[in-house]
Amino acid sequence: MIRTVQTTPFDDQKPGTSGLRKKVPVFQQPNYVENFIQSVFDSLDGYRGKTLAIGGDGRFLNREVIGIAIRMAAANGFGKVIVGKGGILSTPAASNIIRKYGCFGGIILSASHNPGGPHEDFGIKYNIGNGGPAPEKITDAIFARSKAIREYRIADIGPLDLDRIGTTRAGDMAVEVIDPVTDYAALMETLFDFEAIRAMFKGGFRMAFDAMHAVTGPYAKEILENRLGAPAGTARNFVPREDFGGHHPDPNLVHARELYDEMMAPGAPDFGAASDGDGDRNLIIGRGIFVTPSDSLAVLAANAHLAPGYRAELKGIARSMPTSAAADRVAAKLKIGMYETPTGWKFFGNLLDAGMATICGEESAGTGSDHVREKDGLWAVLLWLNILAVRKESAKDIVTKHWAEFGQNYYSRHDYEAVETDKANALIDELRGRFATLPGQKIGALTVAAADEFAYHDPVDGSVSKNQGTRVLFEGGSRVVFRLSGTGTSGATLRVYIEKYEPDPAQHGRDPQAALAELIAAADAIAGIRRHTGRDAPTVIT
Ligand code: VG1
Ligand code: CO
Repeated sequence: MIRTVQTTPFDDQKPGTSGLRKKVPVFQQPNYVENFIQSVFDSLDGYRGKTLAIGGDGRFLNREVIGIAIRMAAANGFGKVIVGKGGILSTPAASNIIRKYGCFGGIILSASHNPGGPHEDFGIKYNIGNGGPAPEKITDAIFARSKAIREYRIADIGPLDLDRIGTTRAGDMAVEVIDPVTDYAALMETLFDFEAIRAMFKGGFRMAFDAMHAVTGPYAKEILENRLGAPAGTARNFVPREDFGGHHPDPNLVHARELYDEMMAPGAPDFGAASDGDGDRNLIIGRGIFVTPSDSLAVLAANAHLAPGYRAELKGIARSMPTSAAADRVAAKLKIGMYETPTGWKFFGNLLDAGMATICGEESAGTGSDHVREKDGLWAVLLWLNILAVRKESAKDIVTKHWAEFGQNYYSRHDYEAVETDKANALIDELRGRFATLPGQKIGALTVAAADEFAYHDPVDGSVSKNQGTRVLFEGGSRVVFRLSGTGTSGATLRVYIEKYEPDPAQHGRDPQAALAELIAAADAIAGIRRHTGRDAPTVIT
């Protein structure tokens, strides 16, 4: 039986960088989830009888919301839903399912790297038929709808068994529960030289993969240990937990510190990696070297041809604006297109669909390719393994040689988390007010060349996205970027991105904080970070 339920709108259901993210108690308000899902459906056309993919990263509230999404999909006329067993699908696996089975779209439940649990974060994201995050046109429509919604539809159906593979019915709709790993693992086998990687493990290659108690665990276990023959124990913290074991499933130098320390210590494994809550990010640490995500993107692009799925010339490379320009140098060498987009994977979709880019990346540890329409943590790890297996050199040697050839883009991101929203806005507003007067100003030995706000003109559909980050460019090519996060759930997070290009190999491989010290001081002098936020130091440095 289908019920139409009267409701009143919420005013805070605006999707951010990657869907709607809020604290769990916000989502637990009566009708909050239902309103948002109905607003999604109301913003779409032509899904009647079609298939919807549904899955999530397994965090607290995952199962309940999946139950609601299935019942609402049935009531709204979808013909079928495909759900990962236990409600589990990593973000890239969900993207693959949407593409492989020709789904109309998908609902992905995740707050990614944000912590999980009854008092932590939850999120809902809608992906379109190409497998990628809904573009701004749709997320704007969803937000508009959420402010006007008066009713939603839900089907009263009995309990759903999400733990048994197979197809059942929910009213007129089919519910197919699938293994979350199988299709994804099969896709990876088409892209990478599994035999070469297997041989490398057989030869004694040692790896540590930290799944951070999040969704990538079952994928890593199956692919690294079962299919590639890595020794048991290679995948760690591989059982997804509702609260990620009380940790932040954020693969960075703060939250994956143990792995970092191990990789820097004597007797370290050959290669270390980690992934985030929903499996779309990657952390790469070679023995004795942390590879910045921006460098990783450049190295992967320069060496992708060593993997079977990327033998053909890359169509182009795309990176988010705050990501370092290391990949630009690779694109220039390969004589292929280079695209600079705003932060967030949704901006890569058009370039990938149009065949203008093959590999994309973000400084926040997201890398991916045209195999799906999301960033993909394990994909990046497997491409690294493929490259290591073919080149038979260490990650450190590969990166050092890359710098010697292309130069090194020193890079760091400083995050100031949970700053009062008013103070963060004041900082950005003040900066905007100074665009006209900054050029020509000297700060220490640096001279400002330009200051502006990044706007993106999508070359495929002509859409324009404004206010995508404040940039201060210095003579000589160094820069500092200031942006407010669109994924946080308490106060504002100020992100400061610092980059300096160093062509001289004698100056490579230094501590980035030392190499960037002058720029870090300039960032504070220009934006008044301490003055506005009252903070002496960033919360997280990556
Ligand atoms: C952050 C990252 C961005 C990434 C986004 C979603 O956004 O900076 O690069 O695409 O998270 O990733 P923001 O607005 O907080 O800077 V995930 O893995 O959280 O879905
Ligand atoms: Co993520």
